[in-house]
Amino acid sequence: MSLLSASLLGIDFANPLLNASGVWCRDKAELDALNASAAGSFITKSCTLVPRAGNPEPRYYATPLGSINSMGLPNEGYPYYLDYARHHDYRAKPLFMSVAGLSLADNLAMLAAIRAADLPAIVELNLSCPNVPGKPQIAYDFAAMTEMLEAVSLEYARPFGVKMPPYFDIAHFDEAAAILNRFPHVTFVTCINSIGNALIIDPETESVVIKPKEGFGGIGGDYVLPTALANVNAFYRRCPGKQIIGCGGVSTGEHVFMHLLAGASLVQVGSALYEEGPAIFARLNAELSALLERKGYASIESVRGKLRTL
Ligand code: RRO
Repeated sequence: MSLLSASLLGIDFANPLLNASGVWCRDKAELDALNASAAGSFITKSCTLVPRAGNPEPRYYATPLGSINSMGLPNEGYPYYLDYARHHDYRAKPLFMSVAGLSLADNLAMLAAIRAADLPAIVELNLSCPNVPGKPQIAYDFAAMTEMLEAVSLEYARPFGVKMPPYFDIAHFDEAAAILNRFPHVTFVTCINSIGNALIIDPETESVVIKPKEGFGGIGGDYVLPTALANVNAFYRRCPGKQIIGCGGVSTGEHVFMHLLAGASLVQVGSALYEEGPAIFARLNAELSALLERKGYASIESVRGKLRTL
């Protein structure tokens, strides 16, 4: 047990940090760099049944306040990531696999194969990809989300997590959480994916900054931290039987600390990892350690969910 030790689904992690799926995790070279980094664990790019090139470039753009992307689910196809997971040394660090089928049938096919491989890899089912033209986000359609979780719970029948989009209304927090609570195999909830379908405009060129979808894309970074914290805390309060992974707006140890206070057990890093590279994990761990020591906390467990209200 060290100061930064973390735990999810009864698995021990050296620290709470990992990448947000989609960032630095598309191929073996990137995944190996995460494995070699100071991250406590890491996750593969959301995968589909067959490889995808994704949307036309430019499809990612950073500003001083964060990023916008419309990658369009570029990935090597699920067998590539399953092969990576087969060869991973789980004693070194835990590995998550993100799954984002384009249909319920695709998700069931991929999850059947992952289950058959019987690996320690932890599945995060992405219900919130905002960037595939013509495909609405599952988690914004509660009937579709329920149908997906019913079928996946039957087919996979092992503990898994869900990657959720941000919600912006208390009624939606209530309804989404009530649905998740009906599914005991859903053992963790990752909040949040990027805030979908935002628009960044360059006033100099009078233009959008990414090519797909007339410039519309998901935003991350500083733009989204308060929305991410609200979603982490909303699901932490409503899903007492599940663990929460925080994601959104993390570029300092203090941001990690805020996610822990809101209720996160682990914390993912997206835009800031894209900009700074895997060395960011050593910096964030050092900043978080210094903050915990300054405040007299002996573990991250003693911080989790300790957010005070007025
Ligand atoms: O690949 C993407 O465009 C993408 C995905 Br699947 C996602 O879940 N979230 C995001 O911001 N981009």
